[in-house]
Amino acid sequence: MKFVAVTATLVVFGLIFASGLPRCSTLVERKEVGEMSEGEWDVIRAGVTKMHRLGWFIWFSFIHTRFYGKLHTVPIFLPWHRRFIREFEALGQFYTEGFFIPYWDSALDSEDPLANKIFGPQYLGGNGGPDGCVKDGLQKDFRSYFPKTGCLTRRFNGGDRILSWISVESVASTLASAETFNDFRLGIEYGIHASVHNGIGGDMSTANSPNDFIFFLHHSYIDRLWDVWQRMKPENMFSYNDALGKKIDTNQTMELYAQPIKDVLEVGYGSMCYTYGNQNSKDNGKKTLTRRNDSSKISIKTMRKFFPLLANNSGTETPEKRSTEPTPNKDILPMSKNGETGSLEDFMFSHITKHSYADKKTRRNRGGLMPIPARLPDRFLEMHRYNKTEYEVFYNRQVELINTLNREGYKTPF
Ligand SMILES: [Cu+2]
Repeated sequence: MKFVAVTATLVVFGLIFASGLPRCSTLVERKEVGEMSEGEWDVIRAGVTKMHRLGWFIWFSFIHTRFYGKLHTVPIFLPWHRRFIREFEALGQFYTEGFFIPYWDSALDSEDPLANKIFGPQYLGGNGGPDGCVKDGLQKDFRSYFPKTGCLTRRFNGGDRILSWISVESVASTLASAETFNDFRLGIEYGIHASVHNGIGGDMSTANSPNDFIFFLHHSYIDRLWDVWQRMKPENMFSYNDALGKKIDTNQTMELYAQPIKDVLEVGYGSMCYTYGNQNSKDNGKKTLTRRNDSSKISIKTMRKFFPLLANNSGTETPEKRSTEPTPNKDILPMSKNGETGSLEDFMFSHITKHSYADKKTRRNRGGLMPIPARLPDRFLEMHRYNKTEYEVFYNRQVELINTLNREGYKTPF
């Protein structure tokens, strides 16, 4: 009797949530770099060092370069990189027990990216020297063998610093305005994704970027943002379309991998056996959230323009009818009643970042205006075959967002 009930439950869940793939029996949790213990860092260091010694970085750099042109500025960008970094992680787990790919929430330090501890000598190290070679951190003695033998390089875009890049607000705007999968993909790929590749420079700004382990931390964050978007509405999970809004058949296999796209769409199923803890977003950050005293407002016009999914319900429903409690597997967005900054903050703290305002205030100057993110140089756009007109439209919108927030007196909690 019990067996029948359990089987029936599994079948129902299978149909609803997994499109036929088995749910993973064990999940490895990918943690944010700021939340990891030193013990966990030791495991990551051991795994990465071993994989480097065995030559795996050559393989990952080669594959990424070999298929580069087919994997970027197109929808497959997200599923392919999900599959790619999962392979790296599975290898790491094979060699080192407890290994996982941390994610690096780079938007948190958008004003001064170098303020993040991962650039310290204890972690991933900083800029390359005059010869471009990285001289400290986990990878200081790493040799690269693809595309040529040499050292691992970084060349920060601001000389000895990294210029301001895409902010949490900008990421929030993409999440809270992307109606389709491809809108989301474009905003993330041209935004925080490209910002970080370009800002770090050296290997990271080329097709052989997987030579730098920071590539995997960065793509883990990009992947987490996709997972967040996928869980925002039930229809997002398996949504996959092109630039014209046309549905793409997810039975197609991905470059290199004899695996259909649909097999990697839902984290936690099939071979995507990891989690970002997004499933219980109720707990994410909220418990440590410290509210500002000066709860500044954003105009309804700005909410509707840049965060439409947070604003589009205002005035149409009674507040009692609206549930703001996230439920398992079906997160409902916190809706704004009157365009208050509070709802945007709730959204950012419950969906995008797990860090609280209180953690950051000691090292942030919150009095100033938000900086405009650095524009990608033409050189970068050309090398990566980005559509210049498309990028221009995207970038101008980010500039307009920041200018509007500054003009309305908005103060970032990050
Ligand atoms: Cu890539």
